[in-house]
Amino acid sequence: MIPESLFRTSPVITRYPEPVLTCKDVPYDSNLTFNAGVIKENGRYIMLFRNDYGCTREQFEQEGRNFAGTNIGLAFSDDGIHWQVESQPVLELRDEEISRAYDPRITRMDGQYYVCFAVDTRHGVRGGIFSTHDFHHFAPISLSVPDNRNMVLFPEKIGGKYVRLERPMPVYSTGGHFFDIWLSDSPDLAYWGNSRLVLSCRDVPFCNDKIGPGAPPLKTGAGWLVIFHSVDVDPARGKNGWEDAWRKRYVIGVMLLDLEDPSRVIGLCKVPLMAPEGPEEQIEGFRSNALFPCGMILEDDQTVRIYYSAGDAVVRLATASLSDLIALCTEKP
Ligand code: BMA
Repeated sequence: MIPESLFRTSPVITRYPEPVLTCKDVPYDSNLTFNAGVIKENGRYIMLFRNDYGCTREQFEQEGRNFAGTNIGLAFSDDGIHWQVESQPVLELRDEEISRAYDPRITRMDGQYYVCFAVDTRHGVRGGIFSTHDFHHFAPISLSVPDNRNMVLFPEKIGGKYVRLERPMPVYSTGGHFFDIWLSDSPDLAYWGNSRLVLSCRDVPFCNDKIGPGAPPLKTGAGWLVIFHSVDVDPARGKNGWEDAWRKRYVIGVMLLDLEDPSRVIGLCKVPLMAPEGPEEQIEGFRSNALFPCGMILEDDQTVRIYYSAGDAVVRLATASLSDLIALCTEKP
């Protein structure tokens, strides 16, 4: 068993007290707004968020109904806290093969935006990379083989190659657990290979299930700063959120990767950066006890903003100073 005392939020973190986005902010059908990619450009914040719609908690719990679908919403903000959501969703992928795209992570590179999505298909979950110039039109660039998701693109080429972190799910060989963070590179964003293991969940003392990349890495003088989610399962956990049984807890971890060879972990924080705290994160939400980061921004004053979801239901914001985050990453896996 992992000692419960490990599951504390680091004192370097300050939480904004309220969610920054909930379904009440959305002018179209919306029940859960979460897993948001966020970037800042010319002083304005841009967010793509996952919107699950067409099912209330009562309908889910009492009528056994499920969500009608998932689409992607777009929101803008001047302060990164108060968001204006566009009048319509900007993307919904659904055809005979694909049932939905979700969990957007945004990277800006070479004057273009790239968004990584998890894409549920009839043949498994695939990691998709799309380009967009306006957040309304999305052009597919690549779609991985199943099962892979939680892709994040580095914001520049490294050693002449595009680089991504990703999280394959080798169910057949690992029995549905122990999913690790990997890295692949590409000459053109379409063809990916040279895949290497970055961090194994077995090297994360607060994990007994799986880890996955959180937000696109931030370049710092000390290395690439990477946040990730980490899951521990406890069979004793029962109903927790809307679902009858939800035995997982998602926390947020942090590490540093080598600037030239980002497959090399040069510093890991061996305790969680953030763990669910208080009723809003531990009890409320669709799947409570789940923190899931998809956006990270470095401000001019060297404050890092972390956009994370709580309970697969709302988007929340936490901040920390860059130097404090780097100082946490002291250990080797
Ligand atoms: C992951 C993904 C995320 C979700 C998280 C917590 O496996 O499905 O979209 O936010 O679980 O439920």
